[in-house]
Amino acid sequence: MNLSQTLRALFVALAGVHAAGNTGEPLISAPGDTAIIPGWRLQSSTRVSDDMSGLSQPGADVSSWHHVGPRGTVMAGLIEDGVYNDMELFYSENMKQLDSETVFRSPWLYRQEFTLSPTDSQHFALQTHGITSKADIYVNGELIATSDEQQGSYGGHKYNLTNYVQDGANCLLIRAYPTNYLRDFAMGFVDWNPYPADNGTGVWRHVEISQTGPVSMSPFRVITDFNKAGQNQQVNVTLKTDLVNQAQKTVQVTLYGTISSPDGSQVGPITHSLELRPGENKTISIRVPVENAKIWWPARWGAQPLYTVQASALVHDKTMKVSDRTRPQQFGIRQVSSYVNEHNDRAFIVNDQPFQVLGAGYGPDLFMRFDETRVEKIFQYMLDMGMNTVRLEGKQEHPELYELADRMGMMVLAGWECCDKWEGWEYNDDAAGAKWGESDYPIARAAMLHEAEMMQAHPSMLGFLVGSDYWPNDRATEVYLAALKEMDWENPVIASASMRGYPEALGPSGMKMDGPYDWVPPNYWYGDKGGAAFGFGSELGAGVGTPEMGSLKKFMSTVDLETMWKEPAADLYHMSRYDSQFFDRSIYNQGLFSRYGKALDLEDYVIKCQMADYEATRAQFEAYSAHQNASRPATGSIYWMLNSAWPNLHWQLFDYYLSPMGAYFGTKVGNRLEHVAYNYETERVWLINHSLEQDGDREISIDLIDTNGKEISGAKVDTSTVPNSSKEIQQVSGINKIKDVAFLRLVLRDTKANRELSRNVYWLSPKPDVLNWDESNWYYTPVTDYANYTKLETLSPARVKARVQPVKAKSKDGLTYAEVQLENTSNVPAVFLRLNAVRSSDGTEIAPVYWSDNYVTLWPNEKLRVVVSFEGDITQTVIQVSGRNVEKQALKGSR
Ligand SMILES: *[C@@H]1O[C@H](CO)[C@@H](O)[C@H](O)[C@H]1NC(C)=O
Ligand SMILES: *[C@@H]1O[C@H](CO)[C@@H](O)[C@H](O)[C@H]1NC(C)=O
Ligand SMILES: *[C@@H]1O[C@H](CO)[C@@H](O)[C@H](O)[C@H]1NC(C)=O
Ligand SMILES: *[C@@H]1O[C@H](CO)[C@@H](O)[C@H](O)[C@H]1NC(C)=O
Ligand SMILES: *[C@@H]1O[C@H](CO)[C@@H](O)[C@H](O)[C@H]1NC(C)=O
Ligand SMILES: *[C@@H]1O[C@H](CO)[C@@H](O)[C@H](O)[C@H]1NC(C)=O
Ligand SMILES: *[C@@H]1O[C@H](CO)[C@@H](O)[C@H](O)[C@H]1NC(C)=O
Ligand SMILES: CC(=O)N[C@H]1CO[C@H](CO)[C@@H](O)[C@@H]1O
Ligand SMILES: CC(=O)N[C@H]1CO[C@H](CO)[C@@H](O)[C@@H]1O
Repeated sequence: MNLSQTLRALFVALAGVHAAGNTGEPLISAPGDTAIIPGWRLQSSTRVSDDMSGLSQPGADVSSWHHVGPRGTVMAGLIEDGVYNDMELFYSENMKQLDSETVFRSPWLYRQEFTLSPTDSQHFALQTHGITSKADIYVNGELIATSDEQQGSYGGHKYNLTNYVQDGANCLLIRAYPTNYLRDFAMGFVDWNPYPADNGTGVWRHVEISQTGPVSMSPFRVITDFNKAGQNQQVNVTLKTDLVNQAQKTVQVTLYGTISSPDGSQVGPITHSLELRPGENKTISIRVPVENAKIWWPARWGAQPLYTVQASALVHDKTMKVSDRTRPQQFGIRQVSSYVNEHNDRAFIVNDQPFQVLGAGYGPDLFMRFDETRVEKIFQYMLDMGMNTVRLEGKQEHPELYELADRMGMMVLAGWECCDKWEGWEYNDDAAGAKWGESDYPIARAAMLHEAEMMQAHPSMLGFLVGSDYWPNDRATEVYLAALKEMDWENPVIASASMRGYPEALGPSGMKMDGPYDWVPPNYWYGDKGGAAFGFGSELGAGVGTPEMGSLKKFMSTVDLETMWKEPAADLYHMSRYDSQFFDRSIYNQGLFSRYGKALDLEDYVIKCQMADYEATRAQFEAYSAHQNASRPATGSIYWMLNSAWPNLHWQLFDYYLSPMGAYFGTKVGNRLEHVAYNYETERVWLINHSLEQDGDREISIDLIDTNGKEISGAKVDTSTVPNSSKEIQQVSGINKIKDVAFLRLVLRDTKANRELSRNVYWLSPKPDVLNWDESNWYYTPVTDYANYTKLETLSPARVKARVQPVKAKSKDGLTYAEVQLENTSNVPAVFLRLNAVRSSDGTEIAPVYWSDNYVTLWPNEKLRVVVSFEGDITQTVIQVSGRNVEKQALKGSR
């Protein structure tokens, strides 16, 4: 064997991931091994002695402690161990009972024993990734880190364990201190929901133990010089890693590794040799030219080819010995940049194309539990709704989230959170976070270094916002920027998500945070103030997201439900937190009742909510899409919010149980790749194109009918347009002839392929909503006169014939596909048809469920096919059909 073959053989033999051992097996045993602490015993410090040294010796009696998994907050652990039941806590106002629990005001202990067999020349380290709010760490009776250093939810540190580990049983004990969002660098919820009883305290991220020889290496940072797609693309990939020689003597080191291409072939090998003096550390940089590079694209624009790099550091002794190795790390080749345009608005570019952000704000689980398959479903929903970006506001989650985003083509806009310690600036009077002192800067630095290292190589990263409502002061900005630079952060860094101010070093953010967060009518989005469709809205929406009945009954008691529709201004525990502006639905309900009529009963309330929510999200995304290349372009919109941390009544596009609803399908229509939309302000029709490559001639049909199905106006337009742009087509005629309510149907067809690309129905009132822009505040714009949709309460009933038929799946996603054929057999429109899939055994909702379209309105005589896909069996499924003026029916699936 030559050197390269020897290296390869060594590499292959050691590449396997080490499984965490138990019962006497060493947790790790070879250099290059890393293991996650596989689980913990959890106990309140109030229930045990305060002899931490004794408790952190192997053999201490912890038989009465809770058993929990490898990562989780205190509440997550107590739920996992059966002390609490989350669905019980989430029901009605049950969770309030925990507010008086004093046990959450004292530290909690996480303890685990594991076996090691250290030998001379082997080095051991403990890696944390953040413990909320801060912690003391003991190993085998010794305090190895104090809460002065181990601080913050994102404080990741590596501690030298070499002198503390012993042959046989070892013990790790973590004392996690309680969390106050205003005092600590934690993960708060501001006004999103009631706070978890423990404020997220605990070992919410993994803790790892690693073993190396004399030389250790850091994860790779990956830099590519790709900036423009071309033929036979050649790209230089630069890999950087930090090596440390922990030995007392000089060592010869060879770095050996490979990059595997998306097609499985190998690029490389990577080799690099150097010498390290005793105690020396060095950052090495290896340039790897990649021929025919496969370019990574956001989901709508192309594929997500991913490369994987892995390497080992080998030391030359008598033989070559592995001293350390990296985990396989994904990266993608793509280019992301951003700038502030001539209107002072932030705009993004991905792979040389203007990238209009159509996104939403992510809510983690209330107890910070992370379920990768759940997040995958959430991202799948986002893609299904035509969204391309998820915003994480100070909830950076775990590496798996970024790997998912890479694989799925979802862009990620990460950043720090608002309204608490993170924004404790002298010039921030809006929030009560404790002002920063001398000791806070090192904590911020550690957090930034750690998160940057975790996110750096991921092609899904669109940018990092070092502030949210407020920008960091100059000193903190310098700390953040230095840490990002150290981690070779090449993606945009943005001062904040608002325009309140900025540090000199970063300049204006170009992002507006001017509301709304509460209900505004659809024409709001076509205005020229506040959150209307121009520039970049970093968090905004009409405050909608009412769950459907099946979900409401899971978390609201009969009394709660009555209160919700009978007392329009009542405080509701499942809205925002009690001290928030959004604790009741008064603004929403006033708009709802004025426009759609007072709720007659719960069912009536819920369908009215669904119609209003659908209208609201559709208009927001349509307006932003229509204005993508306007004279002041709408460069992006982040809907506030995507999902909720617990069962909630607003600020979401699907509910906690992953059931979609009106707000979901309004978004899905508004974001269509090619679409025709109605501008409520100008009464004109817009043609929208988000595509970069679909082609052909297009035809638009515009039809307006009254509630009796009688035609008011009709038009057909042939057109063509250019990619990633939108244009006005023409005025809808007959709007002035509307008596009570009319329906407008817009259809876009590809004439060559004879295919419908978009079909979409609006309900319109002769009376527009009138906004009082001058009275706008940070969360809404009042309305002085409302549109009138009360005629919808007294529509003539329509009859709809519906059939369900299984279809052979074209995709390999393993889902069951079925087609629902709808046919209106009456001479009036069938309005707002809701399709719902339930299990025939117990009537429970199937979720997630993907409908090609839903909440559709049919013209008299019109037939429509809708496709549904889900995990399950069509013969065990019932499709429920109901609508504004259509009687409920249930269709049994058959083969
Ligand atoms: C959680 O944090 C809030 C401040 O945001 C504080 O008022 C409250 O007391 C904290 N709860 C616990 C259990 O420490
Ligand atoms: C890669 O880097 C080398 C050395 O700097 C340079 O000569 C070459 O032009 C680069 N290739 C590309 C495609 O940028
Ligand atoms: C860890 O501690 C050991 C023993 O004191 C020392 O030899 C080694 O250099 C240290 N490692 C690092 C990375 O500081
Ligand atoms: C690397 O060396 C520098 C300068 O000697 C030192 O400040 C730094 O702490 C070292 N880093 C590590 C990881 O040992
Ligand atoms: C946007 O692009 C379309 C297609 O090129 C064009 O017709 C329209 O005028 C553009 N809008 C503006 C405001 O330039
Ligand atoms: C969208 O742009 C593509 C790419 O040029 C074009 O082929 C297609 O016809 C456009 N679609 C519409 C609705 O204009
Ligand atoms: C709303 O429209 C209905 C008819 O559809 C009418 O009876 C009612 O008076 C209108 N309400 C207002 C406030 O204009
Ligand atoms: C594919 C394509 O035509 N993309 C265009 C999108 O718009 C920008 C400028 O507005 C063009 O430069 C791109 O060519
Ligand atoms: C199939 C069917 O019954 N279609 C009916 C749809 O509605 C129109 C208008 O009333 C009828 O003429 C069609 O017969």
